[in-house]
Amino acid sequence: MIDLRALGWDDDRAAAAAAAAARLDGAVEPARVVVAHRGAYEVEAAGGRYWGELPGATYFEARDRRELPVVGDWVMIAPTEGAQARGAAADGAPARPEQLAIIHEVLPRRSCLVRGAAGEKVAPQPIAANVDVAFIVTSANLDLNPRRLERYLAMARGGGAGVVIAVNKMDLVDDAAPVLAAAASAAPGLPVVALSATRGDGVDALLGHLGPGRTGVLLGSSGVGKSTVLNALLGRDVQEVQPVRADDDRGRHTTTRRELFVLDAGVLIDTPGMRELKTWVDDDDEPDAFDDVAALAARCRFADCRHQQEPGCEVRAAAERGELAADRLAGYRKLQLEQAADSRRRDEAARLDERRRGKVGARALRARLKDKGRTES
Ligand SMILES: Nc1nc2c(ncn2[C@@H]2O[C@H](COP(=O)(O)OP(=O)(O)OP(=O)(O)O)[C@@H](O)[C@H]2O)c(=O)[nH]1
Ligand SMILES: [Mg+2]
Ligand SMILES: [Zn+2]
Repeated sequence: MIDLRALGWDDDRAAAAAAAAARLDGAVEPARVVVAHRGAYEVEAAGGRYWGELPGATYFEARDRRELPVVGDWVMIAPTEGAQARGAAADGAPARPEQLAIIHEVLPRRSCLVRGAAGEKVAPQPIAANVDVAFIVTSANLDLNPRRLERYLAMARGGGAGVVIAVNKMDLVDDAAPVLAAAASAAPGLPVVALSATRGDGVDALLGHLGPGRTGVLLGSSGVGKSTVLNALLGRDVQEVQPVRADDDRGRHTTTRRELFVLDAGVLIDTPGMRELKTWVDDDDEPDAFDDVAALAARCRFADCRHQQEPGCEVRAAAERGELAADRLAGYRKLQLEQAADSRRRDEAARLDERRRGKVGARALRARLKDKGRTES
């Protein structure tokens, strides 16, 4: 038997599960989503690992991907008749599931990291749920890209997770101070951990942000060493890692799926490096990555100040005094504009969708009336 507490189970979740079990009358048990494939899920329950499937057409009918299970979710499953979960293999590696369970419900999430789907479509794509802390991993030997960092930050904070900046590959730089300062300036007030995953330096500091029952997620570009960090924290080489490209130090997109691993103390989700990270907000809220700008904005004369031309704008004033770096303000503005544009496109898409459904509804109604006419004649 697996102790669900090692997977992050606690009394509040147990209460939510009991309520769900009462609603679903009976033979369901809790499990955590370890890998989400398209429409099929690997879930870990007390008895071991199952293939979890959604009933009927649930997967195809979902209008918003957030309605579907995502890695990190707690779900209520009903093992199919005669199904037995498989325990861990002798070497401790998690077993591939053989048995099937139906996923009946997703328990309420404490946090959910969401990005905008890649490509033209404006749609939310959940990345991971029930994450306590997001480790945004960057690489010390590449020019740190504060703009990219801000995007990851906005996603993690917007989704309700804490954030730690992990600057990996510190063994490749002679002078640590400027690298760490650059990271700190892109994430004011947040903890920055210096790491060398290959040497094991700083790994304890990362573990300090996890701990029993807590769930972390590794985020960051391909090749920064996320899977190497995971292996170091796990103390075993479970995740494949690959050298970065010699010409430009970029990664090779080695990890291709999001997967949850259980450590001695805590749980950690490894993710593939994202090629493009669009942020997602449900309304055109301010970007979530800019506490410094938010503090200034609170003192603008107008509560709805966009910090463009408005009089009495403290954000612009601070930038003019040199207290707010110009590139940081530019990064803030870019995200703000992007989110406002997304929000407009989303409204437009929702309007079209309404119209389309209206038409389909009218067509169905006409067909029914025609049928009626036939039967009556
Ligand atoms: N010098 C040095 N190399 C490292 C360190 N951490 C990771 N690497 C190397 O960086 C390369 C990429 O590491 P991965 O762990 O595969 O990177 P990743 O972030 O998981 O990449 P994706 O799965 O593609 O997103 C490998 O060759 C690692 O050995 C480190 O601390 N120092
Ligand atoms: Mg990887
Ligand atoms: Zn302002």
